[in-house]
Amino acid sequence: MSKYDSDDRTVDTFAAFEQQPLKLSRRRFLLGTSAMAALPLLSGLWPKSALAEAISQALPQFIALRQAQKGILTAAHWGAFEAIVQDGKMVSTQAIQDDPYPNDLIAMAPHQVHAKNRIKYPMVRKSWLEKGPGANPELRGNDEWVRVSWDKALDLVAAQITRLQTEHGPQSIYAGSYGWKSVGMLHNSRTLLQRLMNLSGGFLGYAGDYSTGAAQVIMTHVVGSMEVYEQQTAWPNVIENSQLVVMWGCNPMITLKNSWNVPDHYGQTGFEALKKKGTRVISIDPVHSDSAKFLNAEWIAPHAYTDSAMLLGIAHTLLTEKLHKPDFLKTYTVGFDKFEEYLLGKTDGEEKTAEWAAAICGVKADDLRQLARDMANNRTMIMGGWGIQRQHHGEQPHWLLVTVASMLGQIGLPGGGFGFSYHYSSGGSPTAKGGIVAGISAGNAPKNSPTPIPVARIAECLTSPGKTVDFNGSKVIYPDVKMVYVAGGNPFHQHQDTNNLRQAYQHLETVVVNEPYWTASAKHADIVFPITTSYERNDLEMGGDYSQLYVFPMHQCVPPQNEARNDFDVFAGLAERLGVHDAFTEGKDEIQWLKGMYDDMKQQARDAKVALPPFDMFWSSNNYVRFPVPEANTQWIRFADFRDNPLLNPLGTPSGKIEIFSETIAKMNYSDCRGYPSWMPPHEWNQAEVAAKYPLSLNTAHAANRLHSQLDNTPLRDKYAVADREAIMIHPLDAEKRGIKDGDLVRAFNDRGQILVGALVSEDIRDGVVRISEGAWFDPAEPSEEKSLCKNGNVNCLTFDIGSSSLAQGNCGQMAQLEIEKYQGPVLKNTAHDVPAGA
Ligand SMILES: Nc1nc2c(c(=O)[nH]1)N[C@H]1C(S)=C(S)[C@@H](COP(=O)(O)OP(=O)(O)OC[C@H]3O[C@@H](n4cnc5c(=O)[nH]c(N)nc54)[C@H](O)[C@@H]3O)O[C@H]1N2
Ligand SMILES: Nc1nc2c(c(=O)[nH]1)N[C@H]1C(S)=C(S)[C@@H](COP(=O)(O)OP(=O)(O)OC[C@H]3O[C@@H](n4cnc5c(=O)[nH]c(N)nc54)[C@H](O)[C@@H]3O)O[C@H]1N2
Ligand SMILES: [Mo]
Repeated sequence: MSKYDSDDRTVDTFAAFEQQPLKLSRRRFLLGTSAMAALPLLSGLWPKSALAEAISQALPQFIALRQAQKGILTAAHWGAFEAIVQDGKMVSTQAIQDDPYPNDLIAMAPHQVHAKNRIKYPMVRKSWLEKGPGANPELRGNDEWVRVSWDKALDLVAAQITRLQTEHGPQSIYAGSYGWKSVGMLHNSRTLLQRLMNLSGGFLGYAGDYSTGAAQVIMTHVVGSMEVYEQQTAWPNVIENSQLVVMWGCNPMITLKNSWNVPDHYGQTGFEALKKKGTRVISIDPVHSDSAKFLNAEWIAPHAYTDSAMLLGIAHTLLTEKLHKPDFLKTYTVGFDKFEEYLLGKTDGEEKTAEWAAAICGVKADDLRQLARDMANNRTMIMGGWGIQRQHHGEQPHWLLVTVASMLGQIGLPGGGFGFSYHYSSGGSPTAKGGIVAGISAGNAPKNSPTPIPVARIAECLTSPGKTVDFNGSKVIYPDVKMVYVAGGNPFHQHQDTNNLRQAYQHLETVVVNEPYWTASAKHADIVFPITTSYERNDLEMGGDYSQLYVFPMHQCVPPQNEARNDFDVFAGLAERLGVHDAFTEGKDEIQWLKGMYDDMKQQARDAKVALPPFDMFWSSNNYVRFPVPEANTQWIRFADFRDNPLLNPLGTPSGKIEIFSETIAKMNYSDCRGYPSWMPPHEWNQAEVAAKYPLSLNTAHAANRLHSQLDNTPLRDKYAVADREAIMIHPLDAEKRGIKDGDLVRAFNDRGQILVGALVSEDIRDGVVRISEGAWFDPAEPSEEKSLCKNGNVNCLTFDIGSSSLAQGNCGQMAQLEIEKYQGPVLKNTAHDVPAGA
């Protein structure tokens, strides 16, 4: 773990150079919305002056990071890398030397830039262009496309924004635009969209996210913070102290590949160290995950969606075998007594014994009891993933994980307790000391801006204007939305029940999409703007979400392709037409924005006594910054301060303690989320009525070789596609019953939709459960028909679109009942990655 150890940088190392910054040609900084020749970055990447020599001696870590430079340094959700460019084309990539777990997704960057299905020009749907807003909405996804000039396209969109703001107000424009876009603190498409909309009258936005919709709301009530996005007990501390690691619905070796910022990939080194040490790991997952295999973990496979019952069986065992810690519960929690009554059946007449739990989750009662004993008798770290909360009543599993951890009494101790972000963006990677790059801001929302809707309720909002719904103790009234603007997200991938969303879109007059590619969301728009990839512009991004370890320059590698423009320039163009251009750009060009962000970050670093090179030198060096990690941070323990002194360091809950019973929630009086954590059968599962017709339970995990829908249009697909479709993992028993063989083309279906998938028959999944990863692009065989067969295997054609509960209104993307059969129909060509007619 010495790799990121602290060093002795002094704040004045660079003082001498501040006075004489390198003079760089401004040309190098020019961003091109106009076609630009390939930048002369390859030659003379590093200024070989005496000054640079001096710097290399003064701050070895800055330059030593990068000795062998081959290409142009840039970065993505999959890591920082050098892009090799020849004759204006990106041809290959190389991960930075510093990356402890380089990600094979990086190799896809050239394919992203030069993809066949890039949107080349601004395009407008024919009916909309000819007849105006709202024309033939049923033709979306099936109309012709007409190429228009940039000026024309910008005029059309600006006119709609103006008209709607005047006639219907800001609530008529949904510009929340949820999505994973690309990294980069300046070219942040979603923030830029919101910046424009805030300047021009406001917009309807959203609350929450698709990742942790249920957990982030319940955790705020239970431990006083969202918890899912908090720094975790540092890895060196876990490796040293944890005797048992329980991965609960957690597949870190896959989900750590990509991060919200540029990943530091430190988490994988943590898991690797656990493996080397031989720490006992148990994986609780209907699927024998890659992580479980990598770690030689014991695999316990509950039936899908039954984790709450399983956890109650464990809690009951802890209580009745007196393995729980009453002192901890008394000092650090409130409401255990009420939970105890429920556990013992005093509330509802049903004792939540291990046998009771076993009948629901399908894990033997003896195994549940043994698990409870093992957790109590060892220093145990429970690592909870998020798939278990992307479900109906998804608030309960995380609440119960915290409850069980409280009963074990190890929260705040070295290597003990729970952590809900070890699988995400390298939670537990020790926090460095330096500065943070703050991105461009969305600005202030004007007064009277509409109340945001829960993000995953968008389709219902479109179809039910005026409807009132519960949301975390308040009421939200859906406004009448006329226009949706998407920049950096893919609703036709992210949202549940795609066919329903497609119907809901028919209520819209206008759909605008900024996209590099012809995704299903772009195909279902009225106006599309072709957008650059992040490799076609200059930017800055932090590396390591929790560690804040790096600052990466993202140098432009190639000129904008075809007529693509940066989101920034598209919104600046709209801002001009809406009379807010100067406020939008603040009179700064790309490089001036980046310099400003860098300088602010540098000042913070200086305050923390960490010296950094001046911007010009940083930028021209083709190098990145790696901040020192203070030794103390490598042993940081989550909740240690609370444990040390709960009065001085209370949690942000009403009681200041962990709330096993929440008075606040109880008072909301929701039938689908009580004041204490409990088992409530989900809307659909293997014991619900629907299972008679649709016996299989769906698992829709995040794909190893994709980021959601991103990179589905690259050759990586050859690694995972079966019969040229998204794969479906089926247990041999389930396959045999239906005469399905490995490699067969399969139709998966329920009342909401049907998709074509390729069979992967494997004992790595519990029988009764099938896995289809999220992210395959939607490709209806007959776009004019409702619920047409998706030829590529978009799993959200099968999921249902209801809120997790009245409390959080999170999405339920990780569940659905379905049936499968060997596909016998006509041969259907997969056209998910084709460009539409006329484009
Ligand atoms: N059934 C089911 N559904 C799920 C999930 C699940 O587990 N199961 N997971 C959910 C989760 S956790 C999430 S976070 C969501 C993810 O949903 P999204 O964030 O919508 O998924 P992405 O595929 O990352 O979509 C990002 C889009 O932005 C585009 N893009 C990239 N860079 C830029 C740029 O610079 N500018 C512009 N304008 N566009 C750009 C990409 O091409 C892509 O189309 O999906 C959710 N949906
Ligand atoms: N490679 C890659 N990495 C990613 C992403 C990506 O798309 N690709 N997306 C990123 C994003 S936005 C997010 S939000 C995170 C997602 O992080 P998570 O939500 O944790 O990831 P998932 O793959 O949805 O689910 C994790 C595990 O939960 C299991 N699981 C599902 N249902 C159940 C259940 O009912 N019970 C139990 N016990 N286990 C269950 C799945 O089988 C899977 O192994 O990953 C991030 N990292
Ligand atoms: Mo997510």
